[in-house]
Amino acid sequence: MTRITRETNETEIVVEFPAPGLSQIETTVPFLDHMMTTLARYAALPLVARARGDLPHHLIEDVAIALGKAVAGERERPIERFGHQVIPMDDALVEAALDLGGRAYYRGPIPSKLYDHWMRSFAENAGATLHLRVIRGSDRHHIVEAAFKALGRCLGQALRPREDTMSTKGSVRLV
Ligand SMILES: [Mn+2]
Repeated sequence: MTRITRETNETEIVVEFPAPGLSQIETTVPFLDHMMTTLARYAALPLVARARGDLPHHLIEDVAIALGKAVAGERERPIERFGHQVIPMDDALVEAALDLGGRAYYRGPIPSKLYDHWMRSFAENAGATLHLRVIRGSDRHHIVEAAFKALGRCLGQALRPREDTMSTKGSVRLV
């Protein structure tokens, strides 16, 4: 499984899907830990995400970049490629549609500048098309958390191995 390490003047990040293995999420940003734990649990994938750095907004973006690259690395074998999920969380209702076919595109937004940017950075680095649609909701925490749950479920579906390649071209474009 792909292991991504990323070191800059601002942050040091390690992300991998250890299969089999245990999740280990320690990013020093409590809400980011909460969202990464949510994503891994709803994807049913063990996830390691360790990060240290200077500012929360650098850590949030750089974890998204590293996770995106780790997901891109998982596309080297045939996978189901697509995921779709609608998740309710109290007042919030969020729909996610994901394609890991190599076309980087993000359409949101979700009502948090930082975590909307997380979604864009993830999609760009994963070579993923990701549409998030907030159908309704008033609590921003619930909307953002429902979006991570929905993305997690989509990732679990899209990364499932299959025998043949899900493309009429016979291959998916790598980023
Ligand atoms: Mn929560």
